[in-house]
Amino acid sequence: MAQAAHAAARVPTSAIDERIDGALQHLRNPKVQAGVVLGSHARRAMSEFLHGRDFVEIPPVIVAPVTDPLNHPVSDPRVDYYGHDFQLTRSMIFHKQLATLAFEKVFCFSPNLRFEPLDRSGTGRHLVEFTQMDLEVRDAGRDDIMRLVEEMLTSVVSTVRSRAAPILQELGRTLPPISSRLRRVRYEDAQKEFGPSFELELSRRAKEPFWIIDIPLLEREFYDREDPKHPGFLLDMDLIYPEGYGEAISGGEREHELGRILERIRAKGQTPDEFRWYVEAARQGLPPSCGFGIGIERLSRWLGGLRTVEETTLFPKRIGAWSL
Ligand code: ASN
Repeated sequence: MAQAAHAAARVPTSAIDERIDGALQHLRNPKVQAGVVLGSHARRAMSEFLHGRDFVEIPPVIVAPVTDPLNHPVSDPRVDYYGHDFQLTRSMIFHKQLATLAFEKVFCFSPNLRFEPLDRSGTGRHLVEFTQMDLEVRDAGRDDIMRLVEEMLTSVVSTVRSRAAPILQELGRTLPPISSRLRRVRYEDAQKEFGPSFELELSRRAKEPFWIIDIPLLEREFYDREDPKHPGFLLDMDLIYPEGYGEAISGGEREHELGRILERIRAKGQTPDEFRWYVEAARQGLPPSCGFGIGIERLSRWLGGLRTVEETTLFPKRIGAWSL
C-alpha cells in the first residue's frame, strides 16, 4: 500500500489534472449517464424478480483467503490482512456456494476485481472493476437455472423497455424480442462449425440471446460439475448476447463432494493447498447447488446498444490505465 501511495505521489500534478478532466468529462457525457441509468433499472428489475422468487440478497465479500481461480491468467494482487495473505474477490463463487448452507436461494450484487491482461483492453467487454450479479440455488439442476435465467431476462428486458423508454429512444435502441425458451448450442458443435472464435461469430449472427452448453472439462474452472452421463463434459452453461455483444452469463452445477473437488483441482494442474480454506470447508460437507453470474456492465451495454462497457459506469477502471 505504502509503495502504491509513493508511486501515485510521483505523478506530476498536470497529469493528475488531465486525468481528472477526462474523468469529469466522462461522467458528464449523456451517453454514459444513459448507460448508468439503464444499469440502475436493470439491477432494480432483477432484484424485484428475485425477491418475488424468495431469494435472499446476501452482502458481498470483498477480501478473503480464497477467491475464484478463473480460467485465464489474471495478475493476483494480495492484501496483508493482519499478517495473513488474502485476496480480492474475482467472483463470489466459493462464498455463494457456502451461502447455500444458510439459505436455499441466494443472490448478490458483487464487486469483482480482475487485473486482466493488457490484450483485453480493447474488447469493449472488460473492465478491471465490475459488478456481477452472482446467484446460487441449493439442490437445483442446470435446467432449473436455465429456466430461471430465461424468465429473469424476459422480465428485466420488458421492465427496462417500459421504465426506460425515453432513454432507449434517445439512444436509438430497439431491444430485440426474447423467446421464452432460448436456443441451446453444444460447445463442441459450435467450435466445429465456427472455429476458435465461435462465441463472437455466433453472437454476431444471433438475433436473440442463446446458450452454449456442455463445455469440455478443462475449458472451465474446477468447481463446475462433470456430467456423470457424459464424462469429459461439464453440466454448465454460458448465455451469449446477440448482435455481437458476446458473453452475458457463465454458470453451472457445482462439484460438491470433497473427493471430486480434489480430483478436479489436480486435473487443472492446481493444488488443494491453493484453495485450502475452501477445501477445508468442503470437507465439512457442501450441498449440491447450481448458479450463475451475470455482469451488470455488459448487460447495461447490451440493453443500451452501447459501444463499450466503459459507457455504463461513472468511474471506469480501464485495463492498464489509471483514473479516478
Ligand atoms: N459467476 C460464475 C459462476 O457462477 C463464476 C465466474 O464468474 N467465474 O459460475
